Amino acid sequence: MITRHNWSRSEIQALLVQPLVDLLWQAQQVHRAANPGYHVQLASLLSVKTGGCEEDCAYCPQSMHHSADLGGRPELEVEPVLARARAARDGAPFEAMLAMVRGVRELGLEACVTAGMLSDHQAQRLAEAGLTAYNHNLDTSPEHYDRIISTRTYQERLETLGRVRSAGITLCCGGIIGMGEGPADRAGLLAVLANLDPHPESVPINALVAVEGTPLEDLPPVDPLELVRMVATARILMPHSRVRLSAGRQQLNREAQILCLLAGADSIFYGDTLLTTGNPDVASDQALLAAAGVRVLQESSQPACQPAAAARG
Ligand code: DTB
Repeated sequence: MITRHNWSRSEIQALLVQPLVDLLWQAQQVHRAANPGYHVQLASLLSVKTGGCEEDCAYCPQSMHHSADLGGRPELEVEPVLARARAARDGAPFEAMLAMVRGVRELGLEACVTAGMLSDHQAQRLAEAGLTAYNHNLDTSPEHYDRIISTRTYQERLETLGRVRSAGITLCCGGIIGMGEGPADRAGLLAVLANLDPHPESVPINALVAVEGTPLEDLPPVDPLELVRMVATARILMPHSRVRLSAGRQQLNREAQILCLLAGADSIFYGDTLLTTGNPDVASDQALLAAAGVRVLQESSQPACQPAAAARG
């Protein structure tokens, strides 16, 4: 299977909008060749710093620019709080994050963090702490981006991705559909992702969860088949990347989720909550995977992703 990095946007848009049956067939052939066992990785998210974020991403309930800002802290166990306090005393919140990464890695799990922009030095320190992957999404097309975020440019996001890559950390980079974008924007996002060389090792595809108090609260839910199309096209473009069926699964019925798995999704977030919103419970996900007949990926070492830490295990 040839891995390309020279996809044109029109080529991608043609893939994306072709008859669904043809798109699925093509995606399945790529998926079956690249992942013959239909192994699905389970990743768990933990929000270790919730709310109060300076960025103004229109979809996000954690932005201090929106009334939805969830500034409150969940109740935590004593020891983790003390561990974080010690780390904060000894340095800064960034040091605390490094300590968490080290701790997750010591448990034999892979660790992924999402914490916004990074400097070269920060990327280097995260690499030294053993970070497996860094999640930093492009969210949407370069053209639609300005309607969603004003506090950071697309270019700044690309630069952070470059820093993460240079530090030797794998990339988790994807986007969100259902934010008022059109097919050309979806193709535009996928074109940027698919023309990164190497491709991001992990590509989360999210459907907007329209949270009250965010600027996007009134947007209608995305048609599940649009998510299936996005997953299938990502799979065709990036055969060897993990395509992660991310936010919005609670709004999908079992059959739509199985279509996403067929279309090439090979990772899901597992556990009752994502960062601030709900996720299908563990029992229903076990039933889902069993009904689909896919196997859970058993890795010797797995990742655990505002900053969010994800333990994949
Ligand atoms: C990603 O693309 N999706 C995950 C992960 N990266 C960190 C987060 C989804 C969050 C959904 C909204 C919430 O729960 O706050």
